[in-house]
Amino acid sequence: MTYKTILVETHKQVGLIRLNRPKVLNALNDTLLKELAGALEAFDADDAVGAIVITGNEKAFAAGADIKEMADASAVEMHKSDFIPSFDRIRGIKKPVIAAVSGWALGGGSELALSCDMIVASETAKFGQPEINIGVIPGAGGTQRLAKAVGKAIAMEMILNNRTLSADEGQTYGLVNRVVPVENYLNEALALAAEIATRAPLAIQFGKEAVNQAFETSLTEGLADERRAFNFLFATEDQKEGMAAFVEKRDPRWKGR
Ligand code: DAK
Repeated sequence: MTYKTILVETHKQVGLIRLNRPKVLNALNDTLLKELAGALEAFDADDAVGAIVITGNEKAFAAGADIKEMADASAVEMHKSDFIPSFDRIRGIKKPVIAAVSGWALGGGSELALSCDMIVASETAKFGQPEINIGVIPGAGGTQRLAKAVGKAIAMEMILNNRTLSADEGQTYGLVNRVVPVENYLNEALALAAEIATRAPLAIQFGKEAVNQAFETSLTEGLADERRAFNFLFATEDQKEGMAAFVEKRDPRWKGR
């Protein structure tokens, strides 16, 4: 498959997608988001891939939606655009997705990072929702996911007054998993993804789903869903193998069944 706006590679069990519109700091347009969603779905369907990394370049993860392309759009055109359906497809990916962020992650770029399961940031990463500067608000999940990730106080400042967070602040506030020097951020994200990719695939997918449920539902329903998923895993070969391997003091061999 050839793409116009992304580059796709595999590193053993890890799928890597690079956003590739460097002249506009990887500004997100419909084409890029559709290609990104398609590449993620292809990795999700590939049994040889256990985890996925999305990255940009050192200067920008993504500086938001392409302002030049949407400046003259009508409300109906925005409603009909593929922008949000692509975000919904990204949200539906079952395998773990890690954002490797360096430089700008602004607007839709920050929202894309927030849609991933974990964020590995370079020391130069900057997260922000500057939509207020152009007369709008975040529209791809920023008001909701950011408030849940960093809390109301910081989210309000970011959304109402364009406060940007450094990588270290992002880590302090729970947005970022790890902060690493710029020359290592991608390798660190790939290494984290590679480690996760060696683990029991079905348990990884149910674990991701269960944690995401915590942001969607009541505690009682979330606990019930977690218990059902836990019990279901006892129907898998991997649970039998994992527990047998523990008892026999050997490494497990996962089958994803
Ligand atoms: N869109 C288009 N082009 C962009 C861009 C963007 N978001 N960000 C940067 N560029 C372009 C610049 O125009 C410039 O192009 P040329 O002028 O050279 O042709 C090139 O990238 C380099 O940018 P700068 O020269 O500005 O670079 P600097 O280092 O000086 O500044 C910056 C970097 C990131 C601070 C600055 O570029 C900047 O402020 N960019 C805009 C950031 C921003 O406001 N992002 C939020 C966009 S709004 C939707 C839901 C949600 C959304 C859309 C739809 N639906 C429900 C349908 C999302 C909206 C957003 O994300």
